[in-house]
Amino acid sequence: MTVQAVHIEADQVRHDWTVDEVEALFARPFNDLLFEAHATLRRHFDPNRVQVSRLLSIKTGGCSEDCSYCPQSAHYATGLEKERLLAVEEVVEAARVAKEEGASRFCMGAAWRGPKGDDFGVALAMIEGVKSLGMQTCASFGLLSREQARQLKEAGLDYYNHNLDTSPEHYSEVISTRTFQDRLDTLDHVQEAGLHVCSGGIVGLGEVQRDRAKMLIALANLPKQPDSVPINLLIPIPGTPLAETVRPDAFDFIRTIAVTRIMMPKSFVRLSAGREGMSEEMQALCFFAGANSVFCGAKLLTARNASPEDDKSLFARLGLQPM
Ligand code: SAM
Ligand code: DTB
Ligand code: SF4
Repeated sequence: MTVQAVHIEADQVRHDWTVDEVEALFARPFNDLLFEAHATLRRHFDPNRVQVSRLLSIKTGGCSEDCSYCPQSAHYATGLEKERLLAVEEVVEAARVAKEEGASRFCMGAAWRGPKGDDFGVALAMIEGVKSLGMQTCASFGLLSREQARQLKEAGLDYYNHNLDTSPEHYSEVISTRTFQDRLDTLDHVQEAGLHVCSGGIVGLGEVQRDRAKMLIALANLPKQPDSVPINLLIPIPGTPLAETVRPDAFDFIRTIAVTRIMMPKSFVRLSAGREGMSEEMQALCFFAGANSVFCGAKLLTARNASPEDDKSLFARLGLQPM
């Protein structure tokens, strides 16, 4: 059977993707790839509806980890001020405003290797507070033990975000303070606790296309595919080791979205960090290629996002509606 026939036939979710197959997808003519990705999107989703999440950094900067893309790592001089953990009331108020502005999910991120001590108790109270507003809750707190995942579930958490970021092979070029296997273990704990998994990666870390293929294989071949797959375009941060990395070609980024859609047909694919630097036309192609989720709001965790005014105009002109 040809690669094409494998996909067009039926859309069962596959967990046996091979590198050759995925590289063949990347190598297809752009129009063929986008056509198939878009058809896949339409089989599972309303192509004109986009899931909208709002991010908030509940604990900013001073992180012990050395992720070489990150403005919040204490290893690099990025000029970011380290801040205290926010108070529960501040977070719940921010979520209330986000809901009013149209977000259905509120994602709390923390510059931690993983949660510990009293801070974890405060974070659990934040989740309870946001959940009581009737919003979906998401957290991105780093590595989790089995028990921590269970406690998050009990507090009312819906989604846990933990990215694989890149391929197993490229990983050690990017981060040395925790391993690819640590990340897989956290995803396992999250899944076992009955939380929805949000896991994706970053394009633009100096990886080659084969790394992108391998990262997507690591995600798609998980025992259960992530419910949500954020594809971030590196926001180059002055002071980090990746500040001067060459920006990937726009078409390569769009191809990555399309391949993600084909490999994970039933997952939400989120056009995540990096939208601020993208043209409207590039974003429109990403939506056509299968992205159906975004972060809204002027800020991501610490970096700028596409402005709410620009998003409103883009959604209106493309006939997209938030879900
Ligand atoms: N500290 C936790 C962790 O790393 O698991 C959670 C927060 S961390 C900032 C969440 C994710 O943000 C990272 O895994 C990475 O994928 C993304 N990220 C961080 N800095 C970025 C940048 N400059 N450009 C694009 N994505 C970035
Ligand atoms: C994800 O994949 N992207 C978000 C979220 N998960 C936590 C974070 C993007 C961070 C961009 C850099 C910043 O704002 O500091
Ligand atoms: Fe810390 Fe997360 Fe940034 Fe890595 S990505 S330095 S763990 S905040």
